[in-house]
Amino acid sequence: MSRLIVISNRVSAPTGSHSGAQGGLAVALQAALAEMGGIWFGWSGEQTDAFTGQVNLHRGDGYTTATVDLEEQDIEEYYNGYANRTLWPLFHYRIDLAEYERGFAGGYQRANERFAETVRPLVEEEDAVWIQDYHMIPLGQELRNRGCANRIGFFLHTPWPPRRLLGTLPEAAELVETMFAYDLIGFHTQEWLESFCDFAQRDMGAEIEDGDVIRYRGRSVRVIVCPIGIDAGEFRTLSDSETARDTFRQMKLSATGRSMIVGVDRLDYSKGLEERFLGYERFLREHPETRKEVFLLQIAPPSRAAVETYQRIRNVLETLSGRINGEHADLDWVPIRYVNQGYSRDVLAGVYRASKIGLVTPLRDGMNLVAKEYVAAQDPEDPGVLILSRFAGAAAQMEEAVLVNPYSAEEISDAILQALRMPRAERIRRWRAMMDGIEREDVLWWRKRFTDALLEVPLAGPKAGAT
Ligand code: ADQ
Repeated sequence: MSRLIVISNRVSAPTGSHSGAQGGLAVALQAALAEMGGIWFGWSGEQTDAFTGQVNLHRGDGYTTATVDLEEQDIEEYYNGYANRTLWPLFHYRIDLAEYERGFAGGYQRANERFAETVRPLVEEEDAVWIQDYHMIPLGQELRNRGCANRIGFFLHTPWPPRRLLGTLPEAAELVETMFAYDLIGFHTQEWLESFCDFAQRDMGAEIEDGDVIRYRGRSVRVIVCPIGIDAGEFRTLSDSETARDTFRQMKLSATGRSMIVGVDRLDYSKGLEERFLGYERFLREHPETRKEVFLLQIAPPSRAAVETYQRIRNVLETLSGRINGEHADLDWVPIRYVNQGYSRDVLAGVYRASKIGLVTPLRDGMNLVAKEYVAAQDPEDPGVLILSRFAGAAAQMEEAVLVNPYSAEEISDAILQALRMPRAERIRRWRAMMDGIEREDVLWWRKRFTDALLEVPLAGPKAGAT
């Protein structure tokens, strides 16, 4: 049986416990590794003076983690540079924020060569390799260049941008060409998959074969839609935990009879936080008679603080929440509670359950797991309402949410009123339909769908020996 080699920018150590602060993705990949055995490889998060390629190996229960330190220039050009200042904004349709610099592109390529060089000796003949996300797009090609004839799959956790936007990236065609080194590429939605095929076909002259196989210069790759889910069972257990119950009670007490609206996001411009605050402000202005019935709790821990656009969004939100509270607050009521820190998953489960409305309004999101977690944490007898951006990948699976255009303050305002007034029977009907989907297509379903498809690729296939 094949072992699994998971490769991602950062690595989670085996914990044997599901209650920690780790995300659903880590849990899913750990489960896959525990079942198939293997290695999880990536950057250690540490900086070294000069790159040595020395691997830090930790053998845990079921699988081994292998990490490597990067030097300062790699971290600047590869991680803070190309990954977070070039590809992240571009893939989230923000070409106004994308920085195109040859130094970043060169550093990205170099770091991926270094990853390939380091992990290659760890890969055995029968292993299946699964590379995660936009940090490592050319890694499959680099492994092929080093004689790796294994099955190699790639999963993209972000959106894939429309071809006209991707075309602004100077090395777009070269980058996409490297993706033909993979046997399988997975996307969260049909829309991202079609955008990928559209660029490959119309801008590069690739051809579609058999519906889901795309061919370019003698190499072909299978593309599939494989939406990630959450561990629904784990989330239900978390919601029943003592911490979640305590949090629920505390939140209800501090809400003093008001309905809580909750937003939980990394502090990132793609999450539409500024637009969300403006939509909420519009609601406060348009519905003075109802406004004191609610308050918004926005939890947003800072991320990627080394990148300037992230510092800017933080300032914008501080100003905006200050202005809204300044204009609307009263002796006994503050409209926005804005909290800049992360919480453990059991605390979050309690917060979600205590909230009448989950407000998830990214401008673009590959999937968005918070939307699914919010639904999974609800009381089946009296569930809250999910307001969801139609531009999140999750919207393709969660049509029973109240779907909004996150750029429209009016739609956000209307949706808040609709959610507040929604009869219990309708809330239960919508919740049940979403919950069925969350339970059916959970995170184990996701990783099995991907690894099964990868293992279907014949070992001595056309990629073997390709360079
Ligand atoms: P992210 O952009 O990080 O992930 P998301 O899918 O919402 O976004 O996942 C965030 C995870 O972090 C969730 O499990 C959530 O509970 C947790 N989290 C968020 N804010 C938190 C806070 N304040 N405290 C504690 N935990 C918090 C990327 C893509 C997404 C895609 C995922 C998985 O951008 O589109 O859904 O990968 O593929």
